[in-house]
Amino acid sequence: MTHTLPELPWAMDALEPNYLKSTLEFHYSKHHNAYVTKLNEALAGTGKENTPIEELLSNINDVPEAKRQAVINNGGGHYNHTLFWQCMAPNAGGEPTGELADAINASFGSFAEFKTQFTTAGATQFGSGWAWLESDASGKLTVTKTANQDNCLMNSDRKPILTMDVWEHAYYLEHQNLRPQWMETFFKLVSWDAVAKNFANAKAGNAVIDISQNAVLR
Ligand code: MN3
Repeated sequence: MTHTLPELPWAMDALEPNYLKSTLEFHYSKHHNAYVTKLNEALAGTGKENTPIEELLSNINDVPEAKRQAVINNGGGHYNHTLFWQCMAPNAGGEPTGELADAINASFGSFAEFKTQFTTAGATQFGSGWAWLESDASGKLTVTKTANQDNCLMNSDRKPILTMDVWEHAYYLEHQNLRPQWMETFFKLVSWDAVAKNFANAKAGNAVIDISQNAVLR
């Protein structure tokens, strides 16, 4: 099957007032949908049409060079947004517990220090991009930032377990140019249960998200 726009894991207005339905209508229905459409166009004729998205991005150099940048941009756009939706939930926020909390403390010293590093990554990403929490196979966590639709699958052995969109389209209707205000709001939306599942998958070597197999996010 070719790639399809996954259903959101909650109703379009379920994240209000922290994330507006009007923003999602553009962000999900227009932006994300366009990445899926353009990804399928880029993959047509490459023999990679049915490769699961995480496998596709993890082996990006296997994509023919003429199509590679389009797959990076649009495959990254599809993957990153899918992970982003999955990382948010109604009545979420707070702090992680259990193994994920232990790993954050071991890697950063404290949750507060992790949050500082994560929001600094988002604030210092010049122009469009993403802030990330990533895990290697041993459970060691790292904060990074990427430009455009790049992610760590394309250039490392780590897997992303939490991401925050800092493209202006992600927050401009609510927060205009106030990216720090958006990042503070984002922490009210983070589903640490979802991030903990992503962390378990990353450590086990499983795909963090496998949207080609199941179009409906958990
Ligand atoms: Mn976006």
